[in-house]
Amino acid sequence: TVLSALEAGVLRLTLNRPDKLNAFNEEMHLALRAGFERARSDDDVRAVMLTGAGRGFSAGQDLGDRDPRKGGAPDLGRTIETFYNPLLRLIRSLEKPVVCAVNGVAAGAGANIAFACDITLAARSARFIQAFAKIGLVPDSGGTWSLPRLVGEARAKALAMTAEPLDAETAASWGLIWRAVDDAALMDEASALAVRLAAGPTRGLGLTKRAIQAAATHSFDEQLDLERDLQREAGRSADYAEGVTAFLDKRNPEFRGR
Ligand code: LHQ
Repeated sequence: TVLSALEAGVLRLTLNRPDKLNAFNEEMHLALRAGFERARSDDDVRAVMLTGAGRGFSAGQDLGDRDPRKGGAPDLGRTIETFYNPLLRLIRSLEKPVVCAVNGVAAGAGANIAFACDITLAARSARFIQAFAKIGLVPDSGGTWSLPRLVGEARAKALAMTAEPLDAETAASWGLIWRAVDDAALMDEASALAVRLAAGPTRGLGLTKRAIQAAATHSFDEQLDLERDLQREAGRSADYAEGVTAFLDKRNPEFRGR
């Protein structure tokens, strides 16, 4: 249910239930989580690229598994606690760049997983839908956190309460994603970006991710202190030494991710 391939330092994870627009069932959750766990523990992985097979990115939770006529009142909190929250925590806490290539519709949790990645590109034909409102639910997978931060409360509430589809171009102009690109160019562009990041100073990039995410809960003073601490750490990396040496020698650096 998830294709996994490591090439040029990029672990490419492809959601692979195309008949269901890559809706999440338990098996796909576990497979995707295993991919991100590998990204965390395998030093050969220096960036992740997440995308979907077929014409959709992900339609969110598989509602075929959720027929209310079959069985009693479900505890959705348990599903969130067991499957979605661990995945979102892995993505956000992974100190390596996560590129997301939204190849088609991203609905419900599918949209909010895309917004949780570090650099998200989308095909011009892709749409983002906070589908939760259509079935009486609350945006999950971090959506109630990321939407207001990325686009402000006014747009966040309208997106979440109307469940109107948002096209990729508008998503980019609102700051929900990095860029909308031509459908035919999406995979090449996202792959090239992931490969470039994977060849980068992985420690420095990981610490940068940590710092920017920490800003959400920090005062300016706390953030200055954090920058001091993280810069100290980055300054001890071999990649920093290589970066400065390469600059002084007027050549391109060869980062090793250490
Ligand atoms: C699907 C799905 C799907 C199963 C398309 N499930 N089959 C967390 C915790 C616990 C419970 C609940 O939820 C959550 C978080 C959430 O993610 S809630 C939000 C769940 N997702 C949705 O409500 C989206 C439902 N899907 C749609 O609204 C449409 O399919 C979209 C707008 C995504 C795409 O529309 P179309 O391009 O017109 O495609 P389609 O509707 O024809 O779908 C193609 C096939 O995929 C179709 O199957 P079929 O056998 O008829 O060809 C759909 O049934 C299936 N599919 N989404 N979530």
